[in-house]
Amino acid sequence: MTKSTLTKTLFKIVSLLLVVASCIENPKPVLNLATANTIEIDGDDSKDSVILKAAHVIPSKNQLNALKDEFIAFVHFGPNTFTKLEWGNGMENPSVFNLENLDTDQWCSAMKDAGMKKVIITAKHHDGFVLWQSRYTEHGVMSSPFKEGKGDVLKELSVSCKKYGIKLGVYLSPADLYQIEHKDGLYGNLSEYTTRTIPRPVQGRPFENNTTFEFEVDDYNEYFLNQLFELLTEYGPIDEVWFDGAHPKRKGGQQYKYRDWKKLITALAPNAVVFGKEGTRWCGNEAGATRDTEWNVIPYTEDPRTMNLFADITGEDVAGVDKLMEGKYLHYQPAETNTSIREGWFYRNDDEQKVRNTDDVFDIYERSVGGNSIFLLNIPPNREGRFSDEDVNVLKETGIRIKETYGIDLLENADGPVELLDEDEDTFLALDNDKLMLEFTLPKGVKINRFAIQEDIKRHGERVSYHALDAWVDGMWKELVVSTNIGYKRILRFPEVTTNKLRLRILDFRAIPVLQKVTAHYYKSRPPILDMHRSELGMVDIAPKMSDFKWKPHGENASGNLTKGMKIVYTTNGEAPNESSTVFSKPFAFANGTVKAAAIMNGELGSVTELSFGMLKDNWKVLNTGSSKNDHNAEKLFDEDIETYWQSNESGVNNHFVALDLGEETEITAFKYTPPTTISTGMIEKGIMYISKDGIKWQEKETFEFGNLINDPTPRFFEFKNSYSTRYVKFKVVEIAGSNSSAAIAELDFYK
Ligand code: FUL
Repeated sequence: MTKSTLTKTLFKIVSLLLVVASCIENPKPVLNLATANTIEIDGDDSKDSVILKAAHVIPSKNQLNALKDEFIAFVHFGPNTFTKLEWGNGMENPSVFNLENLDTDQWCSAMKDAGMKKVIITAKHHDGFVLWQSRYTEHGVMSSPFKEGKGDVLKELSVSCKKYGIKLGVYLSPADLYQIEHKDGLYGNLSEYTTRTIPRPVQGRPFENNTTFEFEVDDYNEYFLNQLFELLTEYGPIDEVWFDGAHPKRKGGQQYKYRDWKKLITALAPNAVVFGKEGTRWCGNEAGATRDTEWNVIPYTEDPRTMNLFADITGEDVAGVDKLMEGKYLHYQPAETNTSIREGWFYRNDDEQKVRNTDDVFDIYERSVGGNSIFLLNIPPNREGRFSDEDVNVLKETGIRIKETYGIDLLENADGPVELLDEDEDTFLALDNDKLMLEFTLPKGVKINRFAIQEDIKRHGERVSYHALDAWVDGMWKELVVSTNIGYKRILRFPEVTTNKLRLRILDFRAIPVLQKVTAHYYKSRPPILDMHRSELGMVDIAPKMSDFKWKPHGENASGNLTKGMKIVYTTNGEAPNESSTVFSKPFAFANGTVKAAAIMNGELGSVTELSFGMLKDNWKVLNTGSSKNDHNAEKLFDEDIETYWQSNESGVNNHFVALDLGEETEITAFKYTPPTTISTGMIEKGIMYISKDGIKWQEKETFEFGNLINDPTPRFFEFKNSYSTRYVKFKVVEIAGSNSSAAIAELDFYK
């Protein structure tokens, strides 16, 4: 019998032997097939058997623990913190890392307040500068003024993590600009692959851990493995290793021998989940967006257990049934929703760099943790080595909201299936056909607007694909919300209802659904987050941010209900708005400054939204452009609409510039570049700004550079070295991100 006929026969036999578990004391998994972290699809598997296999793919122990951590922190720290760049170039002098104080206790205490369970720090970002005392490079803290070259950021963080009970993870960038640019750099140096012993001994710096490995690697892979060895043995325990797929630059066809890296990780940090490889995956954006349906059983055409290269998985539908059918392997791989609390990954400043408010962070928390993924929130420490006050407050408030909402289970005294109501993670309930509707009766009516459901993914994987929640209101069932998959956790959000009976209906599934836990909650709604927009004529409008009220599609005018009795207050003098600030009643004319606004509802002041507006653009004209694509003329870069954009043609080197007439001689001190968000190309990485009094003779004045625009297409602010008095300005594009050959600008603003 061939392997595949044997597998198929076994599959058919086992499929017939459906075991039903109903005994709570000794529940037995309800399996049609053996579960595994990766299951191969046979060439002649039918659609039904692929679906059944997908329902038996389960997380590994490390993946399950990563999911259970739920909310974790990212810390981007390094030379960029001091140079205020998003991406360094590897040629930074280590003296820029002029850290005088470092307070990793303060970081951990703020994380703890937020309810975060783990922190991942950029031990080495793309610039190659290392934050620990590595034996293998001089490009790092050892050559910086920080504690006269004796400082070790990682050591301090690892001590604080232990003190505060926070797990530690390391981000070690495979891209390494220092090793690319430096004359003796190891990256892409075309060295031979030979047998090397890891760690390479260094005189006077012995390791306590005596394990050694032999790998067939080149210089850069050896360097990388030596550094991994240091990180995993001298700062542990390490619970996550984060491999970023981004590369500002490559050289010499450098390959990464990931399977060797993995062997080292498995041996030295057995509890570490590996991000960016077969462990956990990128959610596909850096903005905190989540998919409505996030399945964690992912189709692969190659075996992820032996793969070396993992491409980014983006797009809306990555693991629906049609996608599964395209795969040869089904693999469990949870998504990490990674985004930053500040605009950009690194700290720049406290006045201009926007910070997400608590509403925003809490909203992402509910969508990501409650959408079958892990929430990885970046908090970049400032140049004082601390989290800034504003960030700390947001973390604290978020933690309070999580506790106030999810720390109280309104089903605590309810009647219903005990397996789902108890606290025992080893009890579960298989929903055979007659159990697809579950009722929960409470001793008395309560107000609720959140309901959380967990599948028993540990033993059974993800099975539910469609479900609904009803409440008993005025003597009948009222449907509150319908949703798709569940997986690790689904948080259902709906307008508040007072009820003493809830009903969960499972409407579609990949195999017999097996649930583990359900809870109900009440979230005290706050004044809404606001959104601001300025018209072409310079009139500023302020309104609740509609996109945050995702409930409308279910037939409820939740935003209408929620904003009843609300008023909006604002300031234009830089001060935070309060009850006595100007009340917004209609759009007002405004330029050159910052508007700060907040909603007030039931006497409570909501989060402050702020936006800085440049000078008015109503008199601007296009003087000329290198080129413009049809429908993307240069007028689009000053129409106050970020959905429209100027875009140059692909061909020709001198095609990528735009010259503007500002209407009158104006003093300018800074500009803001808003990249397009409706396309992912055209991001301007480097450029030159010229000025002119007559639009004919030009003087070169400023060169600018922006990093990480493709993954993070948010506006970039650039302050000039001097102020310039000019009527005409020209922007010449020098480099476009991602090797694209056409440049784009959604909006350009100048500041006086
Ligand atoms: C990206 C990097 O290029 C950014 O700088 C940042 O580290 C982010 C988390 O990943 O790909």
